[in-house]
Amino acid sequence: MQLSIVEYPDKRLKEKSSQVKKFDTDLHALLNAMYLIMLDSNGIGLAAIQVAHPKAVLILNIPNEDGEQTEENLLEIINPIITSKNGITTYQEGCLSVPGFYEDIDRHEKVIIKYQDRNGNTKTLEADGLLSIAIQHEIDHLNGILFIDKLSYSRRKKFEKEYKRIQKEKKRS
Ligand code: Y12
Ligand code: CO
Repeated sequence: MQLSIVEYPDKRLKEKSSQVKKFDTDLHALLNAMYLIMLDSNGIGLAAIQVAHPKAVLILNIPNEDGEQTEENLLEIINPIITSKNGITTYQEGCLSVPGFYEDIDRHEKVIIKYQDRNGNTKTLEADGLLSIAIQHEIDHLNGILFIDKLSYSRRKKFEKEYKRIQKEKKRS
């Protein structure tokens, strides 16, 4: 399966993802292809909507203490629901669908989620630190929300200007 990353301002990123009902070989092929494109793009998290598949599917591969991304740390999360959240933390976020732009975003410090794995088994995950932030960023994608949608009016205006400049530079090179 050949995938490509959908980039802002593509309207497809605003779509709400639908629940996965079939845990079949098509789903496994999507997850495998998402992992390859995420690694190839130097990402640590990716939602299926970012590769034009509006399904409630996301993957995360947070680097370990040595900064290495190993497949054993790969998380495949399907149909997630946040069941508990607490605290506030701020982190400078980036997104493969908004290349070249990073901004401080407030998130919950800790979350507990319920989700299904690639075989449909129900799981619970308690997350804090970068994992918690990444989970919330990716679950937002499933609801058609980008991290830039969380910026204040003036920061958003600044972003639009800067992003246009980044896009122009990209076209020139
Ligand atoms: C904390 C905050 C947000 C997340 C969501 C996952 N985000 C990413 O994986 C972002 C990756 C990314 C990679 C980029 O490429 C390189 O660094 C080579 C990038 O830069 C450009 O596209 C120019 C931007 C974002 C997880 C945890
Ligand atoms: Co993103």
